[in-house]
Amino acid sequence: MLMTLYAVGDLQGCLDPLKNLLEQVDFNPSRDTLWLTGDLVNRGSQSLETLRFVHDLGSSAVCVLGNHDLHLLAVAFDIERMKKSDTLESILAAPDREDLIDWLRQQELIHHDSARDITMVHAGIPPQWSIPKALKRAAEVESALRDDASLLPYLNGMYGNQPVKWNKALVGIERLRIITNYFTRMRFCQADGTLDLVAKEGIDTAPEGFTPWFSHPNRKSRGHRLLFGHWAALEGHCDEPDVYALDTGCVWGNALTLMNLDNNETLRCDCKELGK
Ligand SMILES: [Mn+2]
Repeated sequence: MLMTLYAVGDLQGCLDPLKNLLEQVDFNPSRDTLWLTGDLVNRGSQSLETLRFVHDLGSSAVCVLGNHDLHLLAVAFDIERMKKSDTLESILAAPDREDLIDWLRQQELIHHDSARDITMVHAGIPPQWSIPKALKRAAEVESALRDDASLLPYLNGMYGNQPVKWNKALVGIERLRIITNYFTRMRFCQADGTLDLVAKEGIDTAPEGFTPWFSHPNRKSRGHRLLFGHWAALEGHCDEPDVYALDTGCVWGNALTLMNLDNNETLRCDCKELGK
């Protein structure tokens, strides 16, 4: 039995399209592995079912955290109030809520497979960080999430658009906030990693002096395969060699994309057809 490695874009509480794609490829959790680009929950109607499904895949699933997953943690720990557009109530009221939330706290901000040389993040890796540097920085936030003493101060301070740029002299929550914003919210930045967190549409909407994080010629992660989600307006288009945009806007009625990482083939499930 040969194991196949797949990756899927942002689910945002859309479980039916995922099940549809996994059936099409005959996904077998005791043989195959599924990577997920994060934002498992929110906006869609099946947030609880989606979170449970991925949790129950156990070691067959590898997930990185997205901004919506972090938002769920902040709401679950009473740091942030739910917004009108949030669809997280079912999770908060679930009998297995504690298990699911604990599991979410253990997930990574970046996942790197050194044997295959593939790295996955939710939003991106800033141009000035190599992959080893990115892994080190992500680990700072990952340990803040896992440690009971640092969790609440972290969730309380993670929101905000400042500082706009990494500086190794940053300490405390400002340091964790810029790391979080790079991995979970970034779209456009400058060559030195200065962020713009306002523009959210396609590449043609770049503010002056900014380009998509992946297109900077000096990007230190260049030459390595990267997977990311988060940026639905790209509609899966990324011209950068070895960089794959997997969020194709499932929750917005577009499509969910599943990629076979052994042969780079992609499969799309039209979410309109499923009534999503
Ligand atoms: Mn996102």
